[in-house]
Amino acid sequence: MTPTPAPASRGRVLGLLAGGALGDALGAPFEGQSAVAAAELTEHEKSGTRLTHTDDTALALVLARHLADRRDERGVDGDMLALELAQAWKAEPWRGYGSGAQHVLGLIEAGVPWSRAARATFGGQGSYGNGAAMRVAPVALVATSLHHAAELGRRSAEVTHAHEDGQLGAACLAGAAYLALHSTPGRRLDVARLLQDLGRVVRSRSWHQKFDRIGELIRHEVAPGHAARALGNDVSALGSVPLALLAFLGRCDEAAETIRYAVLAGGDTDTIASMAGALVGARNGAAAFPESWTSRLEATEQLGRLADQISTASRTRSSGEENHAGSDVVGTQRGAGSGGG
Ligand code: F2R
Ligand code: MG
Ligand code: MG
Repeated sequence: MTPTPAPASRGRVLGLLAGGALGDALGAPFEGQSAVAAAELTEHEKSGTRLTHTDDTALALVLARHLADRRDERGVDGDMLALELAQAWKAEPWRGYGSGAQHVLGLIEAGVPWSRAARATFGGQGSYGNGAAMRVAPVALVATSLHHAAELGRRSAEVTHAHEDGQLGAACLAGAAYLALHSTPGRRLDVARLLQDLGRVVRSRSWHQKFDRIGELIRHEVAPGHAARALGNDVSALGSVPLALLAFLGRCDEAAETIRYAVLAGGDTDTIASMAGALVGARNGAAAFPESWTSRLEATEQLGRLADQISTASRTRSSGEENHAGSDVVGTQRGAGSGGG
């Protein structure tokens, strides 16, 4: 049985949360542009303006708070989460939500159960958008194994994204965030192994094809535009999560460069850079990002409070588990995957 991993440091918890917010805010002005010139991005970086986030971070904050408040259960309550997401949309509908997301969240806010609301879009098949993947990284902070992260990711997704690909995108990014958080910074990341591990929790031929392509593209060190053409850079989960993975895996120890690569690939820039930013932040910690970025983040205080809450709870839980393990009697199931949902 794989042991439960040691809790991540506060710096890495904050890195995951702040990396997502930075990617979102740095990519937001270019969302929908087919290509982004390096000079445009440099200008935005140097502008000195506040780094304002969009729906990506607004909803990731909701999920992070949901998990932090339910730390004893270590999981997702679908009914509560659906309502909390809908309330966040209702409070700030101007954050740049997708049309399907607005419809689903509006129905939930009006009292329709999420299981019906999530199927009320796109002819009943539900959304395959990347909206569940863009908010999912915080589940890695409470997950006890890769499988647990992917399952929490899927469960957090189904309340708004009924389509299989919308849910697989969230499972994939959640699994990648878990692996990034528990990787050793500075030590070479085994890309082929990580993609294989993801393939075990994302069981779909079309996703496996993308994982194979990511491996090849990294070997050839392709430019952002080339990667976007090969993997997609649109608002669908299957057309964006793989590019975020590539941006991270190709330069996993360079926090700023990961986000820049994702933005320069164009398309759904806020979301792809947000997903890549969460991964690289989880591996390297918040201090790896330029201070000139983090000091301008709109959500700095909220992110800091959440990082405190989550990392304190993880350390307390972990020391409680150690004490409990010392006095454990035969027959108790412990370890990976025992955290439930
Ligand atoms: N939507 C945007 N940005 C464009 C609008 C910005 C806004 N008007 C403004 O200027 O302020 N960004 C955000 O949406 C993406 C996440 O999307 P989510 O939450 O999954 O929403 P939705 O609407 O469900 O899906 C997005 C689009 O994907 C297409 N789509 C999804 N499922 C489909 C299906 N089954 N069949 C056909 N098309 C489907 C639709 O075009 C949806 O509108 C992120 O980029 C976030 O930043
Ligand atoms: Mg957005
Ligand atoms: Mg977007």
